[in-house]
Amino acid sequence: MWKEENNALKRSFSFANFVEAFGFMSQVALLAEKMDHHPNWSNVYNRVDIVLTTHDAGNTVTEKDRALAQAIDRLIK
Ligand code: H2B
Repeated sequence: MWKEENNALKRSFSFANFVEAFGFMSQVALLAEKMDHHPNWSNVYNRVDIVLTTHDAGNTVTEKDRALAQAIDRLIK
Protein backbone atom coordinates (compact mmCIF):
# COMPACT_ATOMS: atom_id res chain seq x y z
CA MET A 1 0.00 0.00 0.00
CA TRP A 2 1.01 3.62 -0.42
CA LYS A 3 2.64 5.26 2.54
CA GLU A 4 2.79 9.00 2.97
CA GLU A 5 6.09 10.19 4.44
CA ASN A 6 8.40 13.18 3.97
CA ASN A 7 5.86 14.91 1.72
CA ALA A 8 5.67 12.00 -0.69
CA LEU A 9 3.57 8.93 -1.44
CA LYS A 10 5.70 5.80 -1.58
CA ARG A 11 5.07 2.28 -2.65
CA SER A 12 7.25 -0.66 -3.68
CA PHE A 13 6.21 -3.27 -6.21
CA SER A 14 7.84 -6.63 -6.88
CA PHE A 15 7.42 -8.85 -9.88
CA ALA A 16 8.52 -12.28 -11.03
CA ASN A 17 11.48 -10.92 -12.98
CA PHE A 18 12.95 -7.89 -14.74
CA VAL A 19 10.78 -8.18 -17.84
CA GLU A 20 7.61 -8.03 -15.74
CA ALA A 21 8.94 -5.10 -13.75
CA PHE A 22 9.95 -3.20 -16.86
CA GLY A 23 6.61 -3.93 -18.52
CA PHE A 24 4.91 -2.37 -15.51
CA MET A 25 7.21 0.65 -15.74
CA SER A 26 6.32 1.06 -19.43
CA GLN A 27 2.63 1.11 -18.54
CA VAL A 28 3.23 3.61 -15.74
CA ALA A 29 5.27 5.78 -18.11
CA LEU A 30 2.37 5.99 -20.59
CA LEU A 31 -0.05 6.73 -17.78
CA ALA A 32 2.23 9.42 -16.36
CA GLU A 33 2.60 11.08 -19.72
CA LYS A 34 -1.17 11.05 -20.25
CA MET A 35 -1.71 12.54 -16.79
CA ASP A 36 1.19 14.98 -17.18
CA HIS A 37 2.47 13.86 -13.81
CA HIS A 38 5.62 11.81 -13.47
CA PRO A 39 7.01 9.48 -10.83
CA ASN A 40 10.36 9.52 -9.11
CA TRP A 41 11.31 5.89 -9.17
CA SER A 42 14.03 3.31 -9.12
CA ASN A 43 14.26 -0.23 -10.38
CA VAL A 44 16.51 -3.07 -9.37
CA TYR A 45 15.81 -6.34 -11.22
CA ASN A 46 12.24 -7.31 -10.24
CA ARG A 47 11.59 -4.43 -7.89
CA VAL A 48 10.19 -0.97 -8.62
CA ASP A 49 10.17 1.70 -5.91
CA ILE A 50 7.91 4.65 -6.67
CA VAL A 51 7.89 8.03 -4.94
CA LEU A 52 5.18 10.52 -5.87
CA THR A 53 5.46 14.20 -5.05
CA THR A 54 4.62 17.39 -6.91
CA HIS A 55 7.72 19.44 -7.53
CA ASP A 56 5.66 22.29 -9.01
CA ALA A 57 4.06 22.61 -5.56
CA GLY A 58 7.40 22.63 -3.73
CA ASN A 59 7.62 18.85 -3.33
CA THR A 60 4.39 18.27 -1.50
CA VAL A 61 1.69 15.66 -1.97
CA THR A 62 -1.14 16.99 -4.10
CA GLU A 63 -4.27 15.57 -5.73
CA LYS A 64 -2.12 14.82 -8.80
CA ASP A 65 -0.01 12.40 -6.76
CA ARG A 66 -3.10 10.76 -5.29
CA ALA A 67 -4.67 10.41 -8.72
CA LEU A 68 -1.52 8.86 -10.20
CA ALA A 69 -1.21 6.47 -7.25
CA GLN A 70 -4.81 5.31 -7.82
CA ALA A 71 -4.23 4.90 -11.54
CA ILE A 72 -1.09 2.83 -10.88
CA ASP A 73 -3.05 0.63 -8.48
CA ARG A 74 -5.66 0.03 -11.17
CA LEU A 75 -2.89 -1.21 -13.49
CA ILE A 76 -1.82 -3.98 -11.18
CA LYS A 77 -5.28 -5.32 -10.37
N1 H2B B 1 5.44 15.52 -12.23
C1 H2B B 1 5.57 15.64 -10.91
N2 H2B B 1 5.73 14.55 -10.15
N3 H2B B 1 5.53 16.83 -10.34
C2 H2B B 1 5.37 17.96 -11.03
O1 H2B B 1 5.35 19.04 -10.45
C3 H2B B 1 5.23 17.85 -12.44
C4 H2B B 1 5.28 16.56 -13.02
N4 H2B B 1 5.04 18.89 -13.20
N5 H2B B 1 5.20 16.40 -14.33
C5 H2B B 1 4.70 18.80 -14.57
C6 H2B B 1 5.15 17.53 -15.23
C7 H2B B 1 5.18 20.06 -15.24
O2 H2B B 1 6.58 20.19 -15.13
C8 H2B B 1 4.78 20.16 -16.70
C9 H2B B 1 5.30 21.43 -17.33
O3 H2B B 1 3.42 20.08 -16.80
